[in-house]
Amino acid sequence: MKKALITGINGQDGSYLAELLLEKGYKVYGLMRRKSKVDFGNVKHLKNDIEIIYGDMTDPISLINAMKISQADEVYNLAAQSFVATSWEQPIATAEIDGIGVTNMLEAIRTIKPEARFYQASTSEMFGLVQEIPQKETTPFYPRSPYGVAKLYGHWITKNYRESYGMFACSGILFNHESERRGKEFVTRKITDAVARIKLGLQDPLELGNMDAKRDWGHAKDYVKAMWLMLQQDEADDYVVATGETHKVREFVELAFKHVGIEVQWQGEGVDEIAIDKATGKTVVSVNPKFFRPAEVDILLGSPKKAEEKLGWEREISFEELVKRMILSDLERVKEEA
Ligand code: NAP
Ligand code: F7E
Repeated sequence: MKKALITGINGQDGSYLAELLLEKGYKVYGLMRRKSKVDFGNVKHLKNDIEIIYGDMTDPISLINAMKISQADEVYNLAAQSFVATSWEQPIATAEIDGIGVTNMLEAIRTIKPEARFYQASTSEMFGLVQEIPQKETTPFYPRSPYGVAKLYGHWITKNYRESYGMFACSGILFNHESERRGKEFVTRKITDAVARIKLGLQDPLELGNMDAKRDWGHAKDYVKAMWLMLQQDEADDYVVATGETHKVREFVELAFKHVGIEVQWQGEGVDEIAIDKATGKTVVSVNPKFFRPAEVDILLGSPKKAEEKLGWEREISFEELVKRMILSDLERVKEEA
C-alpha cells in the first residue's frame, strides 16, 4: 500500500486529493494546524479514513515528525497562506509559510526519506504581470504580490533540490481552480454565495472590486488529478495546468445570476459601475474600492499543452459547468441554513 502525506489536507485541494488517493488505495496522512476548536474543514467526511498529524509549515520539527510517522512515498505540499489579498497584510507570514515552509518540507524529506516523491503547489500568480500570452512553462515570471513572490521562492527551491540532490521534486504551476469547497473570500465563491442569498432575499447587493480582471478558471477536482500524474512519471518535471480559456470576473457574475433566473444589466463605469436585475430594476452588484489590490494581475491564460501531451491530463469540467455546480451547491446550503 502506497503512503501519501498531504499538507493543507483540510483546504480545498487537499480534500479532493485525499479523495482521489483513497480511491486509488493509498494510506493517506494529512498535516493540519492545531486550532483552538477542532475543525476538519473540507475533510470532515473523511476523518475516519485518513490519519491527521498536527504540524505547521513554519515548524521544521513538526515536518520531520510528520515524515517519521507517515514514511510517505509521496508528499503533496498544498499548505499555504493562499489568499492573495491577505499577502499584503501579512507579507512575512506569507513568506514564511509559502516560501521557507517549502524548504522546511524538502529538508524533512531529505532527512527522513530522500527517495520520497514531492509535489509543490506552484501558481500562475508567479506570472503576474504576464510577459507572454498564453503562459507556459518557459514564460518568464513577474510576480505582483507578496504571495506571488513567496511562491516563486518555493518554486525555485523545489527545482534547486531536484538539481542539487537528485530528489524527485515537481512543481505544478496551477492556474485558478475553484469548486463548491472554495473559501468564501475568493471571488468565485464570494459571487455564488451572494447570488444564492440575493435569490433567496437574504442579502443586499454584492460588493466587488476589479471586475475587468481575467482568469483561467477550472475545477479543483480535475486539477488534483494532474498533481498525482506528475508524481507517477519516470522523471520529475514542472507543468502548467490550465484550461486555455480566460473569462472576466464580470462574466462569472452574469453566469451565476443566469443560473438562478436573474438577468443582469450593467450601468455606469469604474467605481460607479452597478448591475441591476433587469426584471425588478433592483441593484444586485456594486463596486467597493476596498476590494481593489495594490497591484493587480490583469490577465491569466495558461497553455496546458505539455500536461496534456506528457501526462495525458485532460480537464473534464467546463467553465459553465463549474459555475453551475458552485451556484447549485450554494443555493442548497443557503436554503438549509435559512
Ligand atoms: P486553501 O483552501 O487555502 O488551503 C490551504 C491549506 O493550507 C489549508 O488547509 C490551511 O490550513 C493550510 N495552511 C495554511 N497555513 C499553514 C501552515 N502554516 N501550516 C500548515 N498548514 C497551513 O488553498 P487551496 O485552494 O486548496 O490551494 C492549495 C495549494 O495550491 C496552496 O498552496 C495554494 O497556494 C496553491 N494554489 C492554489 C490555486 C487555486 O486556484 N486554488 C492555484 C494555484 C496554486 P488552515 O485551515 O489551518 O488555514
Ligand atoms: O481573485 C478580482 C481580484 O481572490 C481573482 C488563489 O487561489 O488563484 C487565486 O488567486 C480576481 C482578482 O483569486 C473581488 O482582484 C474582484 O483579480 O479569487 P481571487 P486570485 O487572486 O486570482 C491563484 C492562482 C492562487 O494561486 C491563489 O492561491 O478577482 N476581484 N473583486 C476580487 N477578488 C476577491 N477575492 N474579492 C472581490 O471582491
